[in-house]
Amino acid sequence: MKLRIGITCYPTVGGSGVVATELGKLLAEKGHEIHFITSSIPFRINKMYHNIYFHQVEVNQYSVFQYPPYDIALANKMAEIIKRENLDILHVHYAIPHAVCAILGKQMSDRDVKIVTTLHGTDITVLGYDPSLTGAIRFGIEKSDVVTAVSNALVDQTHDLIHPDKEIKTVYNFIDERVYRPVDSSELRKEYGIAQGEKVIIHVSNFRGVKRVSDVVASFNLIQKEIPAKLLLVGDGPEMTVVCRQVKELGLNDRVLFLGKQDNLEELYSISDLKLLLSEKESFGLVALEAMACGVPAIGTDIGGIPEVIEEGFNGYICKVGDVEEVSSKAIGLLSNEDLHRSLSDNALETARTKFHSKKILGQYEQIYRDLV
Ligand code: GMT
Repeated sequence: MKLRIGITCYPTVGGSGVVATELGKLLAEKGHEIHFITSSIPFRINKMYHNIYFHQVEVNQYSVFQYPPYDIALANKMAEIIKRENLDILHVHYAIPHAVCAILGKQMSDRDVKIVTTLHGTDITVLGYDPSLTGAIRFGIEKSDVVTAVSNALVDQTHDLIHPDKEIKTVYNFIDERVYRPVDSSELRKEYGIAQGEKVIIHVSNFRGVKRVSDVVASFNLIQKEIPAKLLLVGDGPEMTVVCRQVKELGLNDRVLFLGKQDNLEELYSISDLKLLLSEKESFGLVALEAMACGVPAIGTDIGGIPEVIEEGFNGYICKVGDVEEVSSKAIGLLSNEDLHRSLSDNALETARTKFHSKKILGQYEQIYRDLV
């Protein structure tokens, strides 16, 4: 049965925008009609799909209002699209503002559209501590028809922090394995000046404080004392200046490559031996899954959903937040043992292709939609 599905996300925020967009694309490929209701075109829609539509939320600035009324404009646009396109489902990513806007939009439309809300983390693990917002988050969750979260850890955290009277189902994230796969990009090693025998460690993030990129650099500093290695830092964000200074102070300028924001990450992962994700908050860690799908084992921290993606000793290692000695000793052990590395790399690929396979996750979302309509 073909469904008409509206999707709202922050199109450019990061993992949540990526997952929402990829889900829309896969649903469209299965024949559903997809209506993105967002403030700009989701950034990964890079080809024409005849059954994907984009409805832009226009937010005007009026001198009488101190803040542009995004939430109201979004709810208004949702109501318009629910009615005009006769939506069956409105799937929103983030409890606030998007679930709350969806509830208002549904009331305004006077149609029985079903609301599915997916929690990605920031709305709970950051905003959930703000008493001025918890009531609205709880309302958004309780009034949604179905609520999902991207890891078991996030389900538990949401219950602990927000106490909603609502079941929350775990539906893991996924990646498009047609894109994230081992590719032959070995010429990049030469272009980046990576010598034969040098190991490549990669970190990808938006360089927010929670990503603890300084721990990545500190761990790398210890690793490169034992093993010839280069660190690829991919992305940009608020902590970049601090990280640049740290790299200079440690005398690592010729070993750390700042690549900025990049597309085609599969090419960078395919020349990498190890991924580091040392965040202090991370409800899932989509970038770890992206790396694993390219055959790169990962070392992550023991927080949030990371241990559900990276399994200690199987496809990578888990360390305590801030323990750069533990990270470096596990990294050195892995990078200096070829057989061990090959086995973790194979297991990383297997994890991406089984536990988190896009078909499996897509099926779970489709089941949720079908049960509702
Ligand atoms: O981590 C970020 O800075 C971006 C954030 C977002 O809202 O896009 O990512 C969250 O959602 C991703 C997709 O579900 C998860 O992979 C990230 O772990 C999660 N980030 C945090 O929980 C801090």
